[in-house]
Amino acid sequence: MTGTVYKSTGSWYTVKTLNGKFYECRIKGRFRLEGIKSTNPIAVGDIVQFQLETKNNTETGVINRIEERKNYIVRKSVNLSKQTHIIASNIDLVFLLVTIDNPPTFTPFIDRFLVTAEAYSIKTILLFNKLDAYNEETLLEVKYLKSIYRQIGYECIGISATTGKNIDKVKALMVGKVSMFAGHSGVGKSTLVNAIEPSLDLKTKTISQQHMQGQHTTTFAEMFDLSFDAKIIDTPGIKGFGVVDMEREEVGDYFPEFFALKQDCKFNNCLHLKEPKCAIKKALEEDKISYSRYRSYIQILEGEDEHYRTDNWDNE
Ligand SMILES: Nc1nc2c(ncn2[C@@H]2O[C@H](COP(=O)(O)OP(=O)(O)OP(=O)(O)O)[C@@H](O)[C@H]2O)c(=O)[nH]1
Ligand SMILES: [Mg+2]
Ligand SMILES: [Zn+2]
Repeated sequence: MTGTVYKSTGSWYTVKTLNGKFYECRIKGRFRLEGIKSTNPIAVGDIVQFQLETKNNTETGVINRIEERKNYIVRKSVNLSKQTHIIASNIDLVFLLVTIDNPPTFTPFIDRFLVTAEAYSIKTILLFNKLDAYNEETLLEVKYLKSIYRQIGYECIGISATTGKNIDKVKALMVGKVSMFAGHSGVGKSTLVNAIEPSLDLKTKTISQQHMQGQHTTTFAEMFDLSFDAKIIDTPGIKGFGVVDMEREEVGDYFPEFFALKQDCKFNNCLHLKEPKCAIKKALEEDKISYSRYRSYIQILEGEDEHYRTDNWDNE
């Protein structure tokens, strides 16, 4: 039988078949996977083949094959192990939720996320959430970030998952697609899923838990079928986002505004560091490229982890 993985909790996978039935499945033995080494062999969104087995009157499945992934989003842990974890696969659209505070989302995190999504050609839209909770100063910050990211081609929407502001816009973008909500823990991913589809009633952080840093409310990724021909994958908060291995020359290609200019650099292998006649450095001096983006680029090139951290990231 063929099915799609909707949920994975350790050794069991919830798989939905083409005719809409859910089975609890597991993997038996080892099986070969394409080139990536990850801590989880199977991820939400994977299309798998499985066989049914009946034990003690319960039917469960044994997965024996995984179809090639169209794409996937991985995170690399920022601790020493540098392990890779596939968050989800076969995604059409990612919404990255950003909050200015409670918790803060800093640009190095946004940029690392975007680079990874670009590397797999996954379209990303930025959602600035919790607009209802911001003062004038924080709203200005949202405006500033929106202008940076819009200018380089990313759609940005200011929303409030609690008041419902612009939720209709988000829904319209989701029709006919598999979307994923990503972002730090506490940015409101599950709250947004509930705002879009109240009947799901997902667990979100309660007021009394809000001071509890480092606590994840959602602990594993899960896909849901929505009532308007859309699928959504809610994910646990991610903290530092280590960019997956890529060649140094490749990094700039995933910064769209750098990529657009690089043919004007004197050297075609220009890394936009100290090379003469570099079009990117020139654009930076002329304020046509944002300094925060350039700084993120340098950090990724140098293999540094993000400089800014919050404490309420995941429990790696
Ligand atoms: N004021 C305000 N609070 C919000 C908004 N969206 C979410 N919250 C609150 O933010 C807290 C965290 O929301 P969750 O939906 O649990 O966050 P999450 O991103 O799913 O977090 P993890 O599951 O831990 O990754 C909750 O207390 C929500 O009520 C919003 O638009 N405005
Ligand atoms: Mg959640
Ligand atoms: Zn250059």
